[in-house]
Amino acid sequence: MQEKVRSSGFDAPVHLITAGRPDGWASVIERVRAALEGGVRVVQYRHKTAPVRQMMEELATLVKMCRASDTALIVNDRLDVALAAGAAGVHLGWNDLPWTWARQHAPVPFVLGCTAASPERVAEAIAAGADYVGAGPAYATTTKKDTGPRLAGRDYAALALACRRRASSPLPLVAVGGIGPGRAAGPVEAGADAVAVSSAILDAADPARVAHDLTQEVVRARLARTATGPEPR
Ligand code: TZP
Ligand code: MG
Repeated sequence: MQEKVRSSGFDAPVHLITAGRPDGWASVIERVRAALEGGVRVVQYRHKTAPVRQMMEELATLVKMCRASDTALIVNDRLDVALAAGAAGVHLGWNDLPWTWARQHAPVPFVLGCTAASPERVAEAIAAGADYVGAGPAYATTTKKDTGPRLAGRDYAALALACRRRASSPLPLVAVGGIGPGRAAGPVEAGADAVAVSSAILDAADPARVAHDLTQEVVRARLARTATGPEPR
């Protein structure tokens, strides 16, 4: 069966979100490299506490790695850093730069990802010209401290419905938070298109294997939804 995925040009099944590690940045890089080998094609650089100079140094390596593997590198929170580093996009929450402002200053094809855990916020993301929305947490997570309540399957279904209101094509919906092998299919069968994962990949003994298995799980869940759902995407 031919898989039908929302056509936005931003339809990678698994996003990897970076996080600091006790064994240092070199270890993060090594694990990102393995995840790329495992099939990850979107990397979100997230480093909440680093000074900008350090972010730029870390991004320099990631930009090279991601370009070499045809992977989109997105920077969390900081449009200025994303543009300066030559990244492919930025990911912004509601309390970051206003989304419309970011879109205005970083026109397409620069990727704008927005956190939107309610249909109203999805509508704001669509109005701003977002390329995808992230929503979570799907499960308990310790990677992000200030999350809202966990989203259930029905929440992802409602968000997916809101995503379909974009005139051009449905806005891709990325589930995030506590996702690892065996936990990706639920949110995707409910309506998400992809998953964004940090600890399950970065802390794994074999990050490439986990990235590969998660990719397979998401692709299968998309297919299951296409086979059974009332509205194929
Ligand atoms: N946004 C919502 S939950 C989360 C982010 C960035 C953390 C995801 O990390 P993990 O380790 O996959 O739960
Ligand atoms: Mg933010």
